[in-house]
Amino acid sequence: MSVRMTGAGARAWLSDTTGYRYAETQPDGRLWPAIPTAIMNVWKKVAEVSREPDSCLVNFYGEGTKMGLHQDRVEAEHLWPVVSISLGDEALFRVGGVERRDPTKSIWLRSGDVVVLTGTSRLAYHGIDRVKFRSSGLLPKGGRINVTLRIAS
Ligand code: MD6
Ligand code: FE
Repeated sequence: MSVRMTGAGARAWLSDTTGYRYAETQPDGRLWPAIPTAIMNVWKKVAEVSREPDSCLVNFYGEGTKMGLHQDRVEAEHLWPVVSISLGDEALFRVGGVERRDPTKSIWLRSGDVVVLTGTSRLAYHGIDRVKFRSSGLLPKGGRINVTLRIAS
């Protein structure tokens, strides 16, 4: 099973027949909604940079969903942090180094946890090995929402 996604902000990550890309409009032509103030406030508290994010991705993990080891490197510049907020069910987050073969560490992300990939960790490989379905009562039908904030361009 793969994640279901949506987004907010000036541009968001879209998957269509041309592949994956940042798009300034939704598939139906509308702009993405604004990034909610409460989410923006998390960035302001932890990102420690002068700019605000222009992209907010929202991933939903249902039962059995994983995300393979990847780098976040599609953004125009890699010096800006990526901030990620976990909501709902607990997830096993694996993070390694800038080479895929580098050793990794795993930590359980709980609802409300915030991960910042910045500095030497900005291009670290990372992924979600598994989600402990229904480990949190936040979402009535279970599952996990991950919100990531980026300066994409
Ligand atoms: C997730 N997170 O937590 C997947 N990317 O569901 C990411 O892919 C991620 O947590 C960049 C920075 C932090 C992250
Ligand atoms: Fe990522």
